[in-house]
Amino acid sequence: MKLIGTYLSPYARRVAAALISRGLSFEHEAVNGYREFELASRYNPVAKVPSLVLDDGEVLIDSTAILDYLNELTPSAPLIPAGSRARRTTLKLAAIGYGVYEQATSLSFRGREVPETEAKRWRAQILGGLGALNEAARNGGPLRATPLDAATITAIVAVEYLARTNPDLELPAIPALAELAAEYRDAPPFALTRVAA
Ligand SMILES: N[C@@H](CCC(=O)N[C@@H](CS)C(=O)NCC(=O)O)C(=O)O
Repeated sequence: MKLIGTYLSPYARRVAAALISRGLSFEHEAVNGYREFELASRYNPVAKVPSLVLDDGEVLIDSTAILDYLNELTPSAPLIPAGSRARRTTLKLAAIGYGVYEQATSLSFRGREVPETEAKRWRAQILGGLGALNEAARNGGPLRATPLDAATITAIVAVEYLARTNPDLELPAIPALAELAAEYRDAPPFALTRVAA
């Protein structure tokens, strides 16, 4: 398999972290979706990363769809649990982490250009997402499940992405989420995908 997408992209990074967490070997091509349109569009007609090229040449796009595929490959350690309730919870929390990526990107790229009301809304969305993830990261909460699932991977990547892209954003106390991220900081899925500042 070959993963297309720089780990500056939280979407690509969460896929790489999932691959590593499940011991799935892959090649990596660090294409930047914003700066390398031609390269990115070779794999995805809308020129976004990540894409995942399978060994038979099929190309998967979109991090959520790719995680769903990886989940099929690892039934004994699912990235998305099979039980209906647990599955819904994981997908919901992963969507919240994904929402943090989106609004952190908007705030960091366009926060100074847009009216303050818009930037304020993005900040509130980020804080809302972090608050929900923090609740879920408390002891015994769904983000504490092992092995790491798609939601926990997405959340840890969100914490680091936010800190890198919006270092001046004032955050509320999120002790459980911060502790979760600190606990996994040096674990291979995150240490091997961290981009030097
Ligand atoms: N829904 C996509 C979003 C991917 C995405 O937005 N990737 C960004 C990089 S962080 C990108 O390549 N953007 C290029 C562009 O929008 O022109 C996913 O989950 O993979």
